[in-house]
Amino acid sequence: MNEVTAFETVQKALKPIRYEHTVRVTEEATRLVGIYGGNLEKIRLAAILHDYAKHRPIIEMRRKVQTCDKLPNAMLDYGDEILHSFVGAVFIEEELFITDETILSCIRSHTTGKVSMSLEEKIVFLADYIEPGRTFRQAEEVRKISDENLDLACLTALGNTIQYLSNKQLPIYPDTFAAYNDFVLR
Ligand code: DGI
Ligand code: FE
Ligand code: FE
Ligand code: FE
Repeated sequence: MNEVTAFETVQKALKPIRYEHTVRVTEEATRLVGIYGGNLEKIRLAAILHDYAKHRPIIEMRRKVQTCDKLPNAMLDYGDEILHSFVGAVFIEEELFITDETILSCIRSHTTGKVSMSLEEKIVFLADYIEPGRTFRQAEEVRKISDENLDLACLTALGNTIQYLSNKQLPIYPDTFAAYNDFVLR
């Protein structure tokens, strides 16, 4: 799939505000590739498609987890916000026929992170967190770090997310902790 088709596809799937976020994530990811390298074409396609499933009915995403062997049912116990990344990757494969694992894994890990993130996964994860529309203080802090140190920026974003979720006493998906620990130990 080329970029033009990908943008058209998500423009139809997303509300305007979410589409504008997607455009900014793609620009931010492009900026990060300029600093850190990585496969620009794949990273941009992953960024364009990363929130493809964001507005899918929760019931449909939960059903997909239950029926798809690739998606562990444990995913259902950590809040519905995490579903669009994991389920989105499956929908993108099935509906848009994208099979490239580099692209799919960036989409899959964009919300929670994961252990041993690739350069491409880190860039999409971080771009989603620091795109200019994220105006909270922590995003500003991570944006500064992102100019200098990709891993430290990811670690800081993950730590902030863990803090945010635990303050609200929300469940935290194990991959988020695994990603955090992985960056700490490196
Ligand atoms: O889809 P976006 O809004 O662009 O961003 P995102 O995919 O990073 O989703 C952010 C939301 O996901 C936010 O409400 C926090 C939530 N989230 C992130 N990691 C976890 C999580 N929620 C739970 N319950 N557990 C997590 O590990
Ligand atoms: Fe998302
Ligand atoms: Fe399952
Ligand atoms: Fe997003």
